[in-house]
Amino acid sequence: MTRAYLSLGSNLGDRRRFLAEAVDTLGASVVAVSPVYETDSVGGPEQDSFLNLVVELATDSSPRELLAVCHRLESAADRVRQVRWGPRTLDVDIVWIEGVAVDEPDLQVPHPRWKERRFVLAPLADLAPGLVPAELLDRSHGQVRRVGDLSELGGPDEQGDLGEPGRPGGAGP
Ligand code: GSY
Repeated sequence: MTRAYLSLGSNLGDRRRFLAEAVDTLGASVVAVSPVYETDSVGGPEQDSFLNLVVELATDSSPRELLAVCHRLESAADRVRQVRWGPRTLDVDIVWIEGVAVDEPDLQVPHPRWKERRFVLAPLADLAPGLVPAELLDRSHGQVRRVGDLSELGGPDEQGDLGEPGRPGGAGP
């Protein structure tokens, strides 16, 4: 079994439900789920804030099989690719796989921008502090605010219910 980390984010519709259903679908391969963070959108057109989390998997799947899993989870969340980098019901990215480096046009592992993105690093640091030195977290971009564990967050989350849209507040610079 290999350790792998996926980053999940949603900023459209019932964000909490999309994250929860994706984690449920991953099932027995999930070893740990980070707390949920409300995060400023990074990159792309200005848009509402995201809910983000990271899951740790123990898996025998190849990187390409994992990529197919990510795409299936996104499709299951009614994701329609409309605006490039625009709002989305669910985005699932492979962040890091133990001992794996892949550099192909449609698949890069580790994720090429994981070290720049606080919405990835903050939840990843909760699960794997050894992968996220404090200086890396400090240098990363975007405001994030921890809102709690997925299982503890209440009912339907129409965008913004867990915080003022676009203003997640700050944990760090
Ligand atoms: O690459 C993942 C999708 N995404 C996100 C995200 O998940 N969270 C935040 N805060 N900003 C983002 N920009 C993009 S693209």
